[in-house]
Amino acid sequence: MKEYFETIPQIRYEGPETKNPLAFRFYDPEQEVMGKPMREHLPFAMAWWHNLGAAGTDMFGRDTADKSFGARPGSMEHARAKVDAGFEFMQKLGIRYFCFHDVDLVPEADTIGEMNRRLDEISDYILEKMQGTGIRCLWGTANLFSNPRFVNGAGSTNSADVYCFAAAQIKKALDLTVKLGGRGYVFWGGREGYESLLNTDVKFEQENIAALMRMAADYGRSIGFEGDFYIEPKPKEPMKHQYDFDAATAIGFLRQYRLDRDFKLNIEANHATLAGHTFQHELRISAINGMLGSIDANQGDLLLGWDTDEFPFNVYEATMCMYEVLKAGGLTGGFNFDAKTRRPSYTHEDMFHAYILGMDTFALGLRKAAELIEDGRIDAFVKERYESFCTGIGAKIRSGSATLEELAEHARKLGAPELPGSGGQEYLQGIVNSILFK
Ligand code: XLS
Ligand code: NI
Ligand code: NI
Repeated sequence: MKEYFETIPQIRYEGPETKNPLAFRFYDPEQEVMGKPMREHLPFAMAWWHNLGAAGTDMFGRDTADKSFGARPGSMEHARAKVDAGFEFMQKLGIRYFCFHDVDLVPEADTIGEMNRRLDEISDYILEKMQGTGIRCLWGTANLFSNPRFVNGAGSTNSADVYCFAAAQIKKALDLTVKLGGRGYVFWGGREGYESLLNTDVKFEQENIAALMRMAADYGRSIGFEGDFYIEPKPKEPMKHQYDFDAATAIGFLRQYRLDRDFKLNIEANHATLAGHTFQHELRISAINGMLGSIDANQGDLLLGWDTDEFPFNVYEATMCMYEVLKAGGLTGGFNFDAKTRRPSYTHEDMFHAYILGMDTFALGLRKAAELIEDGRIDAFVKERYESFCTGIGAKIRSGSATLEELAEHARKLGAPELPGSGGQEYLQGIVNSILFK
């Protein structure tokens, strides 16, 4: 069997002191954190599109990286070479999951029939490669945004024929996801939005999107898919305004159209910041609504206004992410590195450095989040902060048995209430720093 990354050894944990660039400093798969090995806390996934596909093309320049893997791009031979390279890559890093769009797997064909034939061929091959490796699909999805036919969206398109094309792709992508043992299925509404309200019937479009999701869920269940469907919120890019703006908006949509039993959210760090939120905010809003399903682990650049999809290196952010994940009791999905190396980092070795960085960042975040929780001071502070709701009139409010008149009477007797206790933000931030940097 041909080796694609000949200079790269099996990547192992060597600890924080190591100077070996091809080793983990913090990700020690078997080490237990809060009673569970790290590998179980952190089901990492490789994103087929960025890792095996994206070669550095941007608005101003061509590819810088060589992702041909010895085959002619656009051929089925290349599709197979990507599978081989991808499995070697995942095995060398100890990654157990991958995520894909239909068009990441094979060159796009002109007809649905030919496209599906290619997808059958490649998925048979992937299935073969999976045997004995423990590697499987985290989630699949259909690319309903690149082809020009999706210029006005897929579920939100004004063309019933294009809508059917989208349905055909979703149906096939669901078949593949089930075939490859996927834990989830994603809807990222790349072009499900609008450029101008002058030509857009928002309610009509949202009803159509919901109907497509409903049909997808029904079909998925009919073929034995037991995992979660996910919406991946993003406020903009490529469209000026996307309907799945953020977690709260997507949750409202799912409830409005009664999709919340089948769907959860896939939260991407970079999308959170594009929506003017923190990553932690989006995770918290999802978690408290029982909707935290999976994570696209990447990082944006606050100085740039688009989805830069960088590999996560910000340990503070990763810690707060893992804090939310631990508090929520873990994910049913996993951590997909929806991230690409920077254009000047174009070597094959850079691909490994990037994944090592991302995996180590989340491993360190996990360790630090566990320490924060075990330390207990933050929890104790929050508990005390709401203490006035534990007894007396506060407890009555919480139990739902108070009336507005009763509260008004309570207030009248008080005269003026004391200031609520201090928010203590700086004290708490100091605790976080002392645990992060000890
Ligand atoms: C783009 C999205 C996309 C989804 C899958 O911004 O993050 O990559 O994760 O379609
Ligand atoms: Ni994204
Ligand atoms: Ni994503």
